[in-house]
Amino acid sequence: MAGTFRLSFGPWNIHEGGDPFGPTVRGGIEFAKKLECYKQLGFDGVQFHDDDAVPDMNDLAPDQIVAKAADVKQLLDDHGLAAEFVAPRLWEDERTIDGGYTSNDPACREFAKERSRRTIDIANALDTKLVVLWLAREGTYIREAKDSKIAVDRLVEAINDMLAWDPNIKIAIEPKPNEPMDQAYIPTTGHAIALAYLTDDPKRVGVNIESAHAILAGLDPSDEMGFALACDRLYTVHLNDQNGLKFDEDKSFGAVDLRRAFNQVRILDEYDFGKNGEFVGLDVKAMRTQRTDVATKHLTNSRQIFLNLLELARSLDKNKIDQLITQRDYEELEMLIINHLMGK
Ligand code: XUL
Ligand code: MN
Repeated sequence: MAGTFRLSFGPWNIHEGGDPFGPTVRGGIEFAKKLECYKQLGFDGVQFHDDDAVPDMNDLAPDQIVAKAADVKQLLDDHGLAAEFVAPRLWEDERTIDGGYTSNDPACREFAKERSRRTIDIANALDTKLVVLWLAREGTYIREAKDSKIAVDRLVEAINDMLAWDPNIKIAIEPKPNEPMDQAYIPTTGHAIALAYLTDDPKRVGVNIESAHAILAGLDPSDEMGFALACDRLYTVHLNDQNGLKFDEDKSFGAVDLRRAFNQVRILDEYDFGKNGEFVGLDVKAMRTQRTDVATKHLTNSRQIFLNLLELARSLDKNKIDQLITQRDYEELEMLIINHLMGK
């Protein structure tokens, strides 16, 4: 029987529209207010950065951080929501200017590790076992700034530190090839899973595949998902879309390339993604032009497109596809898929 999916997004997906070239254009909505709309929009899971849950956490002692996170857990319970993951925000503090785990300054590397332990404490207080690592500044603007071999050693060391801090957590690395850095050290799913195998507990290290990040690396997101599924390492996804090799656009899922989106839905469904409790996560941004009163449509639209594509994936004529594959008539197979997407 076909499975059902639980969907999630992060509070940063309801945002004020600021970009590197201009200020915010929509009023801020406080976190507790955002939680109120999750269920109405059709979502069950909340993705967190550590300081989405505990703002100003650097000014608090470990036990104060846990107490604040416990209050957020109560809020989640009140709304019937679950925390999907917590991610350390290691790209805003002045101690992470040169990267977190790969910084050239040992004191800054220690800050990044200590902050990650606090992230895990927050994850426990929110009752999730998943930590996402978007390795934002773990890379370089110029090649000579860091030693790429040592950088990987340091990433492994930092992940080992997290695995040892809590024997039950799992870590999903979110690869991205560039932005903010010129070159990131972990640009693709393959790099992330290779990194997993270098750690002390490879079975607890996997990936969060974001569609736009794969596209920025010139790769097909559904093939990246297939690779991770074959390695049993697809812990979560960030579905969205991307119009070519530009800045990371975080467009609504399927808004640029419906067929590419269809293939992502198809592979997730084919392999029962979600059967171990995984969420289908979105990482989408409302366009800056969107008025405040209609600034959650990117979420409902992405969800609806996901569900529509799911219906299409499930109604494909599988026998016909097998037949065309056997006959090696891929032109006809392509037409079958296009006709199906066009409702013909
Ligand atoms: C950045 C990105 C982040 C992560 C979470 O491109 O996708 O929002 O998903 O830290
Ligand atoms: Mn993301």
